[in-house]
Amino acid sequence: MYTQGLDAKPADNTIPFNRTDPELERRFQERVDAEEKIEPRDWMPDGYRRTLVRQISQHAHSEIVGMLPEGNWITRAPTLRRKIALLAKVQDEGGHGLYLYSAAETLGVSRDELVEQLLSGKAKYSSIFNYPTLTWADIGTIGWLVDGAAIMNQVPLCRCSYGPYARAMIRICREESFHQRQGYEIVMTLAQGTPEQKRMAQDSLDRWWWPALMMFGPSDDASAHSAQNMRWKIKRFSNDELRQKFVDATVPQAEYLGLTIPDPDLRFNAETGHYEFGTIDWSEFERVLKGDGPCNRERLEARNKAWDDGAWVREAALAHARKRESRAAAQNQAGARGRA
Ligand code: FAQ
Repeated sequence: MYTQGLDAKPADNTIPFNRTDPELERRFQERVDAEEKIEPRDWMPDGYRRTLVRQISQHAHSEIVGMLPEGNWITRAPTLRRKIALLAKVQDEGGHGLYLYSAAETLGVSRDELVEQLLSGKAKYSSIFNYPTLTWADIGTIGWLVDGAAIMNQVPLCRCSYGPYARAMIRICREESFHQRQGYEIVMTLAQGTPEQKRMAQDSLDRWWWPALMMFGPSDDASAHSAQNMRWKIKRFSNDELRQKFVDATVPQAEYLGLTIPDPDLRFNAETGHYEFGTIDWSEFERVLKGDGPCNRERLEARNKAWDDGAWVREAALAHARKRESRAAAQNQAGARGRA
């Protein structure tokens, strides 16, 4: 649907593409500052286009790879109700990936190129999905923490200056909030269950807490893209600001569950009204980004296998489309002869 906007660049070249022009850049920034949405056929600086393709495609890949850790538990969900909810959640994630690939395509990149970048290991996706789901409690924790972090990061993206991305995020965020609640409810059931179930919930929180904080990206002083992307109003808050908001929102939820955040340095600062937290192990984050996390290889193997296994479906769909096209062409010719 979004790609319709890109059907063709204007034939008369009235909209200049890929040109550096200080006057156009000034007008572009004025529009951004005035909170006007930038649309696919509008002039935009190359850097704006590039960073959007980068961020939106990484986001799309994250949704698609993010289906894998949860998919692992669909056949083992403890009840039919849990299985239905998990199936729906994982399907939503597939849908989010598709909206996001479509939004990236409006910037002039093809979906095939993006998929190729993912399958070859060239593209990044969120570090969080390189951790294993060892117990059922991890499914609850993913909803609670991972979707919770995703919402914190993505609600401001609904106001992103680029129209197609902002619009895709509105629907995605609505679905993410259902995901977060289903996760919190699983963790609550376990936390209020038998001592063994509560231990399972605590163990899961212990393993996912720090990786969830890393989802927000490097600290502001190490973030390569934040300053410019905030000027362009792609990002509305910095990585550290969002991480802090997440901690402030999540600690009381853990307290309500009777679970302990695995951070001995965590304390509430009554003066600032924020929770202070310990130091993140950025060397672990770097390792995961370099492809050396607990499940990086497994995730890429699974995506490549799915791609290869799906080849016959793509071939059949193309053959079907070709057949329909040639049938339609034959009918048109017959119609034209009849009228002659
Ligand atoms: N993992 O300069 P910055 C979800 C990279 S969706 C991997 O700060 P930026 C739903 C970054 O790309 C989760 N790489 O970058 C779900 C850059 O690398 P590059 C995904 C990371 O873009 C739930 C470099 O480090 N969400 O969870 C990470 O300004 C449950 C420097 O970083 C989005 O993608 C990381 N955590 O800020 C699905 C939201 N952090 O490209 C299934 C949209 C940073 O220079 C189950 N994205 N990097 O090679 C964003 O908001 C931003 O891109 C950030 C990073 C905040 C992720």
